[in-house]
Parts: sequence; structure tokens; C-alpha cells
Amino acid sequence: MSQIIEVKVPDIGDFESVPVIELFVKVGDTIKVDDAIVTLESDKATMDVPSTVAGVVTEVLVALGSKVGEGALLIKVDTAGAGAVAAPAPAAQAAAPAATPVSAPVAAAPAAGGGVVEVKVPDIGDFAEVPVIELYVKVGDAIKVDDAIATLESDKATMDVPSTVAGTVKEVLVQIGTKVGEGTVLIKVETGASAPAAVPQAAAPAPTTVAAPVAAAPAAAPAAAAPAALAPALAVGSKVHASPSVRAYARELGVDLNKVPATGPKNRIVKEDLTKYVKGVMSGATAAPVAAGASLGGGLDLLPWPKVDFAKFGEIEVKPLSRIKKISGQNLSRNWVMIPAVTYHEDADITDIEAFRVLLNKENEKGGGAKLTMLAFLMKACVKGLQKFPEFNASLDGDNLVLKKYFNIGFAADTPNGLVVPVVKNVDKKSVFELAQESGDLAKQARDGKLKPADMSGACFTISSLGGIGGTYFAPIVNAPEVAILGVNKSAMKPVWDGKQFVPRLVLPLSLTADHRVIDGALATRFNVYIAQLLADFRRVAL
Ligand code: CAO
Repeated sequence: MSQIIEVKVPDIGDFESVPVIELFVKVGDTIKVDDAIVTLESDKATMDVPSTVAGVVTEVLVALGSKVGEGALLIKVDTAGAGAVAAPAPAAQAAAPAATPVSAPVAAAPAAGGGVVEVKVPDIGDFAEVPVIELYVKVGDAIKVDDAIATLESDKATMDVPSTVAGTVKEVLVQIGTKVGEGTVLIKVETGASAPAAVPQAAAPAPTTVAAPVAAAPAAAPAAAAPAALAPALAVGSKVHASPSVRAYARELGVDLNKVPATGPKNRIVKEDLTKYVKGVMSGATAAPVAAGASLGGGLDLLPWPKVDFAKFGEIEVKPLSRIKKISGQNLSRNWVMIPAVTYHEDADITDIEAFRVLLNKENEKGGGAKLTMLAFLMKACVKGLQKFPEFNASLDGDNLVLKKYFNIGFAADTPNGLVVPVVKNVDKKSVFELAQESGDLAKQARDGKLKPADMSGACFTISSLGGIGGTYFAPIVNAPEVAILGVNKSAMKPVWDGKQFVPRLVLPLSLTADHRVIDGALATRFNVYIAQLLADFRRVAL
């Protein structure tokens, strides 16, 4: 027979109007007795509220951010067929032994001016012989008031025991597995002259209940943050096992505990699991595998972007990003994250070609022809490079390499609204003069915001020239689905050893970034060397 039972917030001690910071169930979920329903977090404690009934959730009456107190209705559960209604049932919490407000661990008052203080297990209600399942401190650790010392877990409740003193841990008297009860000394802390010691019995009235495992925790969580704004560490419906302090730590880091492999007892996620997971993500070891040539997001599980209230530190002005910056930013981020790119540097001796360019421009001035640019020479040299090394004129498509028989070159153009990449088509079929004219026209259109999508598509390879600005070397980002990009900085006269003496030569710094999935270091360096040879003696382009 169908029986709807309400699950309410039990006696949680002195707390009223405590926000729900995690919600573990949704309508339709099948839950068991003791499954966590919500986590509540006051400025002093974090508490998991478990279910006292088994069945199917028919209604959820709170949401993240809802403020609740003793007796607040959390969910309604249809117990039909579930069989297991925990005694005491319905108004279960009322029938449950009254919550025992647990005072914070009793700390002996330190001697004035500092001393060694024992931190003991507080009154944890009817529990005795409760095993320590997590231990957060070791000798030498500096701890603050409310830092978690240990997590205790009985068959009914999980409780974090916080410190009531600040100082340096001198002695740890328990280890994982040690069974403790009220009054057991956990650690000894050297409080030092300046270390603030909490008034014994004070601060965190870490409440716990006996029948309903409400875990009390120290405010290891960022209590100052508005709980509603916190990213939930667990998705609704999650059945992950973790102590309140580990959940709080996960929220602080923005980690979804569902993704963290557990190594603790009863498949519980312990703090080390979380630390290991975050380290793995940061080092890239835990990142979701990215298929070669995959063009979609890749499923990286990165930490959320840090939120800083900059206005706290000084005057600020908020300016929206331009449309171009938003689009190019997304592309650049994807390319930077997904392409295993390596940048290779080379110096090209452009003394002769620059002299030739200046000479031709002088001649042209009289005839009124287009101005020859270094960019146009570079385009021509790069096409020769693409023809000699076809892997550079390619794109990854899954496990295939698409080799292109046409030669379109993109070039990065700096505009007031951001970076765009116009494309000169069929560079192999055009003269250096035509390339100079066309790239100049495209750069102007780019600056005027008049480029059409067709003007920016179809590139095989990109050149990013900062030569008009300066710099020595840089590491450009590959413009996917291309596999390489050539960066160029400002040429400079340098003393170059010719085998007998140093001679002044005009040296152009080249920075080639290549996708290592397609182009290995030897090939990239051969390409660079070849481009440098072409630029050193442009007659080679005609060969
Ligand atoms: N070394 C020395 N001088 C150079 C040079 C080089 N490598 N390249 C250009 N110059 C000189 C030019 O000869 C020109 O001098 P003159 O006016 O005396 O002839 C001057 O620098 C200005 O050149 P320019 O940069 O305006 O023209 P360009 O044809 O060389 O480049 C373009 C055109 C569109 C590439 C350029 O205007 C531009 O936007 N560059 C920025 C690209 C960029 O932002 N890349 C970074 C992308 S990643 O963030």
C-alpha cells in the first residue's frame, strides 16, 4: 500500500534558517534509509541530513539556497514496496532521540601566553568506540580554529571534529581506525603566544543526531561565501560518500565529487582522493582523452574560472569583449588546449632579400606600383615549404590526414576590434607583387571591419607577423584545423660568423608552431631550415 512519508529537518541544535548547499535527491529517485538528502551549512557547521525512510521520492520541497530549520519539510517519499521504513518513521525526526547538541571539542584552556593544549573528542551523543576514518593533521601542521582534525564514523553518523585552538600540532594521539569516544585526546597543540585559542566549549556547536546521521562539521568550508552561490560539489541525486569537510573542500575547489575515485573505507572519498584528483587535472593526467583530430570540446574537467571582486582592491572599469575577441578567444582556447603543439625557432638571413625589396620598392615608387612587403615574400617561401613538406599542407580528420593540393595562406591581422585571419587564395599561382597587393587590400578590409566570411576561410597554413611591431621570438597558436603556423618578429642587424669573421647580417627571427600529432620535431626543423634557406637566397624559390 502506498504510504507518503515526509522527511523533515531534525533537531539541528541552535541553528535556524540554515541554507541548503547541496541537494542529493530528485523526484523519482529511489532512496534508502540513511541516504543523504541535503547538506546544510551554517557559518559554524556543515551537516548532512539523511533519510529515515526508504522509498521513491515523490516531492522535493527545497532547492539549493532554501533556508531551513528544525522541522522544515525536505522531501516526501512513497514507501510503497520499499519495505524499509526506518523506525522511528514519519515524524521520524521527532521520534528520533533528540539531537545532542555537540559542543566543539573540549580544549583545555591554554596557559596565558601560550602552551600545549589537548584537543579532545567532544560530546558526540550516544556514541562510544567510534572509529576515526579520516585524519587531517600531522605533527608540525599549523592549524586554525575550526580546521577539521578527524572524521569519526559510526554506523549512524559521520562527524568531523574541528579544532578549537590555533597553533602547531605537537602530537597526534590517534590514527585511522582508532576507536574514540567523548573525551579521547586527539591531538596536542602548541598554541604559542600569539595563537588565538577558542574559549573551550564555544564556537562550533557541531550538532549531531543519533537516529538520523546528521554529520557535524567544522566550518572548513568558505563560510563567508553565500552558500547559494557555491557550485554544488555533487549533482542532484548523487550517492557519493564523503565527509562534510571533504564535500566543503570539493565545493571550494569546484570539484564534482562524482568524478573523484574513492579509496576510503566503504568507498568513501577521502581528502587525499580529492587532492590526487585535482593534481591529476592540473597536470593533465586526469583530463578526458582527446581523440586525434576531434573537433569538438574534448570534455576537459577544469576548475572554474577564479571569481575575484577586483573593486575591493581599487578602481575598475568593466568593458565587454568585442564580438571578434569572443569568437577568436573560444577558438584560441580550444586550439591551445587540444593541440599538442611545439614551437621551433630559426633565424633567417634576409640581408639580400630586404635589399632587393627596398630596391624594387624604390623602382616601383616611380612607376606607382604596389609596395612589396616582407609578408608577401614570406607567403611565397611558405608555399614552397608546403610543397616540399606536404604534411604541413594538411589537416587531421579523425584518424585520417587530409592532404591539400591547393595553397591558401592566412595571415593574422591586428584590427581595432581584435585579431582576424584573412586568407590569400592560390598563393602558388600569384606573383610576390600580387601577393603584396592582395594582402594589403585584405588587411585594410580587416581593419575597416569589411571582411566577408569567404575572405577568412580555406587557409592551409597561417603566418603571424609581428615584424612591424618588434619582438624577438614568440609561440603562436596553431589555427585549427591547420597543423602549423609561422610566427615572425622584427628583423635586426646582428654579427654573424661567416667562417672567418663576424659580418653584419639582417636576421629575421622565425617561430614555427606545429601540431606534434602530425609533425615531429625533425620535420618541423627541416621546414624551418628550408624557409630560412629560401629567404637567404630567394632565387631558390624559382627552382
Ligand atoms: N622586420 C622588420 N621590419 C618589418 C618586418 C620585419 N619582420 N615586417 C614588417 N616590417 C616593417 C615594414 O617594412 C614596415 O616598414 P615601412 O613602413 O618602413 O615599410 C613596417 O614594419 C610596418 O609593417 P606592417 O606590419 O604594417 O605591414 P606588414 O605588411 O609587414 O604586415 C599585417 C601586415 C597585416 C601582418 C600587420 O599589419 C599586422 O596586423 N600585424 C600584426 C599581426 C598580429 O597581431 N599577429 C599576432 C597574432 S597572435 O596574437
